[in-house]
Parts: sequence; C-alpha cells; structure tokens
Amino acid sequence: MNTYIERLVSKIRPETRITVLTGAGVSAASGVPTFRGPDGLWRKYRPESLATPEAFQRDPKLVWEWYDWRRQTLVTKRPNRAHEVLAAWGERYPNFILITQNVDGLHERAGSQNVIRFHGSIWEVLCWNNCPLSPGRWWDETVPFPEIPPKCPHCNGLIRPGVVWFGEGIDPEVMRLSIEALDCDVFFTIGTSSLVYPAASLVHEAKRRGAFTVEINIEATPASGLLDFALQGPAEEVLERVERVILMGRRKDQNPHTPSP
Ligand code: BJW
Repeated sequence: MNTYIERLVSKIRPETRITVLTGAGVSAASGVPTFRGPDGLWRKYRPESLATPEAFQRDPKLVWEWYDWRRQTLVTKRPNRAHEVLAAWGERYPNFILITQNVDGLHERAGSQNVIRFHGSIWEVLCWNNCPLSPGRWWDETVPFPEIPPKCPHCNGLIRPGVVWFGEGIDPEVMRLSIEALDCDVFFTIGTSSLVYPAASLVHEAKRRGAFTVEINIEATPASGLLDFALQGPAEEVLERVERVILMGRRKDQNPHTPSP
C-alpha cells in the first residue's frame, strides 16, 4: 500500500484539481450506520418502505420516525479523521471540491466548506405540498421533533426531509456543479458501494475525462477494477496515511537538508 500511496501523493501539487466523492463509509468510524453493510440500515429497513416519495405518501409518520431517530443519533456523533483530513485538503488546495452523498452534515462539522450535497441534507426540510408561503427548503435542527410527522409552519400541512429519495432527480444545480467538478486531475471515490446512480457514474465520467481515479474502501466495489488505484482499508486510516506522506513531502520541500525521521 505504501508504494501506491507514494505514487498517489506524487500526483498532488498545490495547484492540482482534486475532486472527492464520499459515501456512508466515511462516517462509519463516527458510529453512523452505512446503508448496505452487515449492520447497515437496509438490513433492518427496506428502502422502498422508507426512502421513496411513495413510502412518504403512504405513511409519513413511519418515514418521519426513521428520520427523527437518525437525527437524534447524529447529534451524538462527531466527525472522524477522514472528515478532518478532507477538511484540511479543502483549506490547503484551492482547486479542491468535495461532493458527498451523505446527508449527515459531518463534513461541514469537521470544517469543510462549499460541500456539494448530492443527496441533500437530513437537516433541511421542505413543505410536502410546496406551499407558496414556505421558502422552498429551510434548515431545521429541532431534535427530536415535538410532533411526528412535523408540520409546515406556513400551511400546517406536512413537511418532508430535504433528502433525495429513490426515483427522485438530483437538484439540477447540484448536478451541474458535480459534472463541472469531473474536470479534475485526481478523483477520489471514498466509502461508497458505488451501487446508487447517478452518483456511481461520476467516477467513471471523471476517468473518461482524463482524471487519475482512486477508490478508498474496506472492500471491493463494482468500480474497483475500473479505476487507477483501489486502496483497500478504512477511510479514516488510509486518508491519515496519505496525509502523513503529503506533509512529510512538504517538510522536505521546505527544508531539503532535514533527514527523514
Ligand atoms: C467503508 C468504511 C470505512 C464501510 N472506510 N469504506 C442506473 C442503473 C440502475 C439503477 C438506477 C440507475 N439510475 C437510477 C437508478 C435508480 C436508483 C438507483 O441507483 N438504484 C440502485 C440502488 C439500483 N437511483 C435513483 O433513484 C436516484 N434518482 C434517479 O436516478 O432519478 C432519475 C430521475 C431523473 C429525473 C427526474 C426524476 C428521476 C436517486 C438516488 C437517491 C439515493 N438516496 C439515498 C437515501 C438518501 C436519504 C437518506 O439518507 O435517507 O442515498 S439511498 C442511500 O444510498 C443514500 C446514500 O447516499 C446512497 C449511497 O450509499 P453509500 O453511501 O454508497 O452507502 P453504502 O452503505 O451502500 O456503502 C457504504 C460503503 O462504505 C461500502 O462499500 C463499505 O464497504 C464502505 N465502508 N466502512 C471506507 N471505514
């Protein structure tokens, strides 16, 4: 793995255009369950009964109970080393773009700015009826909601979580920014099963456009064999190792006569 990391780091310069796509695996070390793993959310709950507009239409109370439980769990979680390293890259590299499929807000809590939230945010809500009085979508961090399902403060109808459910399109502006970010030098896909589209297609399009593509995951995914590097291991550990090699190289550049530790 060390040789791969060194080869990867040799591609990263201050001006390198780096785009990162993250998935649930990046938050796993923070104690947030993934969707499809052995203890994943979909083992206990069927996607079609909770993460579709039809499910919400059928039983908004059940769907909101699930999201309210996840929000209550999330306030007890903290960003991990993977979130921290990516936040540091955002500060260090002017051409760094972070796209996340995660709705948990942990990247922002680690300090990442301008995160492209591909599947929305669990901390945003919108009026289910798109009532003309509501501001479209708005931030609401109430935990727990005093009433389930929570009501729209503008029309007293239902509100829904500001996330993208199966069968729903990606916000056009989010899609535009994500496609723009595929013109990069290095594209990382980290902690995602690469099963959910259109997010899963981003890395392939980045490669088609000429990016060096790298996966970090604890196991192989359908994307692994098609990318330049597949680094197998926990994101929080692999990113920490990559970061250490980057920082060591910077120290050598600044003081070329210092012997390596
Ligand atoms: C670690 C780790 C550690 C663990 N370190 N790694 C093309 C082909 C087939 C199907 C489709 C297609 N195009 C569209 C579809 C349909 C559908 C789809 O993709 N279905 C497939 C599942 C078959 N897609 C859609 O419906 C999308 N919409 C769409 O296409 O609309 C078309 C349209 C256009 C115009 C108008 C109208 C419609 C929408 C998809 C929305 C997905 N939403 C969810 C829920 C969000 C809200 C919520 O959180 O409740 O998003 S589903 C869920 O999956 C969530 C995630 O963001 C997403 C991806 O999951 P992720 O992040 O990859 O997690 P896991 O659990 O799958 O994987 C975790 C990984 O981490 C694993 O690989 C582990 O190994 C790894 N790991 N610990 C590193 N420490």
